[in-house]
Amino acid sequence: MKRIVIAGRNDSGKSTIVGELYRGLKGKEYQPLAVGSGIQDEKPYLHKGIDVTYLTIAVPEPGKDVVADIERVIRNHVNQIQEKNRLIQHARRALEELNKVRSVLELGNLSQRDIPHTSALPDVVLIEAVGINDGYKSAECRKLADILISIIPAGIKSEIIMEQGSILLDEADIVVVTKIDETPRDVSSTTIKLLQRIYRHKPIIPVVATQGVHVNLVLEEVIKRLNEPVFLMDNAQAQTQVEIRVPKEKRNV
Ligand SMILES: Nc1nc2c(ncn2[C@@H]2O[C@H](COP(=O)(O)OP(=O)(O)OP(=O)(O)O)[C@@H](O)[C@H]2O)c(=O)[nH]1
Ligand SMILES: [Mg+2]
Repeated sequence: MKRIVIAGRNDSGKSTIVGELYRGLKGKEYQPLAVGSGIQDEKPYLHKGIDVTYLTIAVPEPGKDVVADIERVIRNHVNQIQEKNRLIQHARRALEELNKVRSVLELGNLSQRDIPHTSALPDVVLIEAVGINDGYKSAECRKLADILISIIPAGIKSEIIMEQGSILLDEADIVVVTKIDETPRDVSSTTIKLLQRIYRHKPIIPVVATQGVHVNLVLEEVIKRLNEPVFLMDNAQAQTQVEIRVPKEKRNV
């Protein structure tokens, strides 16, 4: 499963972008799993229409390996969905059996209506990284991400963009500049031009995240990367490996 990491400063608009991308990806027939970086993310995600089935939280402990921790959280959450699906299927089968008996006894069938449907498994992960205060220097986000999106508020100081060793900017796949609606025009324009000058070959996309303005451009860039041949090849390989690892008796379950 490809991991899209949304990283950036505190209050820059990361959660808002996660919500927008979740909706956009769903609209394109993907099923994202949203991973927040703290309990405070849960309520805003639900508010943004992220289904509770596809929402989880990873709280990395200081000093612990964030990447491994998030992998564990994703695995656990997918297992939970699978386990719930299994229970639902059991319930359906049990009810069918019961209805057979009821029909013999001429008692009439009970409805399956109250049993929920199974949930599709997520096929892509949206991870909001912990907000950072000092520059853009978090190597972990790059390690974690197949697609790294760095969020920069339009009003940011130019010195921060120009700092040495800003791995989140240097290595971002997509740079999103937020809050262009509430930032004076000359300031936004300086930020965007500076980014374009330093990162000539990166998509740099100014948005009004809260109103969804230009978020479709971010979505296009994400989908382009999800469809890149190298990604597809990775997926095919991962699937073959899973096939090989599944013991025979567990197949066709
Ligand atoms: N005007 C305006 N407000 C925005 C924009 N993007 C986000 N906001 C607002 O900025 C505030 C912070 O947005 P969040 O999406 O919570 O930012 P965050 O980076 O997730 O914040 P933390 O997780 O606390 O670091 C919220 O009040 C948003 O409504 C934007 O493009 N324009
Ligand atoms: Mg947030």
